[in-house]
Amino acid sequence: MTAPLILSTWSFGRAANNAAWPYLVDHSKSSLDAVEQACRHCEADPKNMTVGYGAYPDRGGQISLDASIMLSPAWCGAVAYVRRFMHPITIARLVMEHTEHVMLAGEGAEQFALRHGLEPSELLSDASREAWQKWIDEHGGVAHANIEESAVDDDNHDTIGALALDCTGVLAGACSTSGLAWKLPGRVGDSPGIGQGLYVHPKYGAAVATGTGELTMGICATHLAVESMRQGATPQQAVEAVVQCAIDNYELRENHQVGIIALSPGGQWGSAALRGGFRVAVRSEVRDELVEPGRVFIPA
Ligand code: SD4
Repeated sequence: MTAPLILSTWSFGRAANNAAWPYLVDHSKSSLDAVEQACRHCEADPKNMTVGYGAYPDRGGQISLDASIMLSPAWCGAVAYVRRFMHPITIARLVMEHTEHVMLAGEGAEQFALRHGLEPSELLSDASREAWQKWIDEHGGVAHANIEESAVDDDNHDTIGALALDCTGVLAGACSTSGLAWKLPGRVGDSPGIGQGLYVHPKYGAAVATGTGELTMGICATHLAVESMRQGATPQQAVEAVVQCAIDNYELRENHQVGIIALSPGGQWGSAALRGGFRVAVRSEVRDELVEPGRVFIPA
């Protein structure tokens, strides 16, 4: 028997962990159910403006969602650019369990969700529309906002990423996001990318990343973390190596952020962030708290 554990990204990860916890301790459920539930909780929360319903839209005023879920290299699923369904994580799980593919995107992913009985819904809330209008006004109107400048602003990125270990010792991971607020229409980040936003290997460990996807995609951040663990690094050493790799490979801007968590099959974990602000929500039989990452490379 393994001690069950769930780790989630950012402050809202605490509520996500609590929504997931019953699935980790119920012996008929699993770590896979738990990480899916953690994401579903955030996807349905209109106050969370970076995941699911009520998220910040792209600069064209439309929300598009990305998600992935993973148990092993042979068991993973992802969706990108979902615009009419509140729970992309569930579509990602359906892709994993009911197709021979790993990722479906856009219209095809939505048709697939419909065929599997999921209900389409409007993703824009009044608050998302108002936030978009404010951003457009501040950026000189829609025409100006369409130029291809950086889509990254302060406080516009937060993805729910969850890693869990259940009492049978099975590791699972999931992440779900609306991507970067005010992104260019069509932009997809790291979250649905297996090995970018999420990677799980049953023997070596799991990792999930959040922050500016453009800093984690080119270094295959979560695969790098798990590969380091395969080669003997502790989870903490592994996540630090990933953030250092991002620092070494990109010209950093002030609003760039990377947060990463890694979990070993034995329940040892580590976390790191490029800058302050990132938090890890931890839930186990003896803990339910929000903690600072093990290392912040550029403290505020
Ligand atoms: C993305 N990594 O689309 C996501 C956004 C995110 O914290 O994680 N924000 O780039």
